[in-house]
Amino acid sequence: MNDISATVDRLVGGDKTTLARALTAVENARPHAEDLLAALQPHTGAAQVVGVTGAPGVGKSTLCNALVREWRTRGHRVGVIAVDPSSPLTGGAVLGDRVRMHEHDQDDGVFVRSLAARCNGGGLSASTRGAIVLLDAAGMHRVLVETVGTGQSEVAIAGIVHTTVVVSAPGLGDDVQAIKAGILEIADVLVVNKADLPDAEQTARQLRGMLGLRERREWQPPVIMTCGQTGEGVDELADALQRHCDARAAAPRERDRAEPPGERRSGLQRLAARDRFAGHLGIELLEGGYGQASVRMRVQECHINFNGTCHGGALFSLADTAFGLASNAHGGIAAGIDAHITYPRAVRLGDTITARAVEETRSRRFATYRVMVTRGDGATVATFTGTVAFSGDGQTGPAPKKESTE
Ligand SMILES: Nc1nc2c(ncn2[C@@H]2O[C@H](COP(=O)(O)OP(=O)(O)OP(=O)(O)O)[C@@H](O)[C@H]2O)c(=O)[nH]1
Ligand SMILES: [Mg+2]
Repeated sequence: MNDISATVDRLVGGDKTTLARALTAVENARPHAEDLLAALQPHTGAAQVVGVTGAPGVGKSTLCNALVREWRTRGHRVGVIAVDPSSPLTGGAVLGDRVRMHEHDQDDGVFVRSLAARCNGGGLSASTRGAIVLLDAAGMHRVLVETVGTGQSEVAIAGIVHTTVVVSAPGLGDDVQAIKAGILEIADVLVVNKADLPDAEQTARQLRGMLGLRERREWQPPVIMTCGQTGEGVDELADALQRHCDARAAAPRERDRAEPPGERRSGLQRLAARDRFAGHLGIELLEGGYGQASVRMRVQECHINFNGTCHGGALFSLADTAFGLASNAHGGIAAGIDAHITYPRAVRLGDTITARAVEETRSRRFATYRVMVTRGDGATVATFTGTVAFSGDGQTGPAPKKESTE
């Protein structure tokens, strides 16, 4: 892993040993992993990233397995990440997932990996994001992220993936009532799995009824009935995922046409000028546009900590300013709900540092950003990842509205 460009070449060439090592480096948040992820960025963007969430035992892993099989018949290469968002709570539920995926062990077009939480939710989001970048760069056409629905985690996952599938099953006690309104909000596709069991039709009807109560949006989530065990309905699910992928690809272009870049920049200048805290730290806007922003700061005495290097809080503020401006460049109101930073190198007095925020993923309600903080010599001194939630529909100029995820 010392030679980043050789690693990039091997990984982009599809070498699975390199991919596995890189995933371990990302999972353990090793400093060189961030450099590798940054170097891989130009090789990403082709994969459709699908999150599958839902209560424990609804059949997510069985369904993912069947979906992988369906995608393989369509000629897609598939990467699977099984996320354990809260090992202390679930007792490591993903171990079973690995076993269920053995069917694809001999298939060169499938790569399966479990990610365990080593720290807080932010850290897990960061490692999941990193894993997605690696699988995307390694040439996977589809990346499937399975996570157990535990409240906060599925909201975080929805911010990372392109398409969120919420799985439920009939006969789970409160069945549909178990799906809280907030989870319905993040769903792009709803699945009633275990369609072979009694009451599956009724569960699907209830879900359609609940969806009917939501305000109408461009994309109306379909409710699909599947049987993970037999694979029934899974082709319909794959079709729905493809439709969502196509709809999503068309949407940003519409928005890009809505506002010329020059106007977006002046809008950002106004926002930056209103940020008194950033002004106090000497942070200035360099450039910005739709979903991106760059800011700069020269390290002065007031930024130095007791070790004689730049205070981590000052670096965080610089990255956070770029994150805030990039996420609000869309014109709606974007509120940060999660952020995570790594500091691979120290920064010293007199250094000029730049933070560049770029939007990585975007759904109706959430977007995720990656911010690279670099020194004048180009060295990465911090990497920041963050998620925002949008008021309104995340489009330009909506009326701010209060939202609850419960
Ligand atoms: N009848 C029926 N059972 C199913 C179906 N799909 C999965 N199951 C069963 O449901 C149980 C749970 O399946 P999993 O795929 O492990 O569910 P999961 O949602 O991944 O579970 P966790 O990862 O622990 O949250 C297993 O015993 C499966 O065999 C289905 O379509 N019909
Ligand atoms: Mg599972």
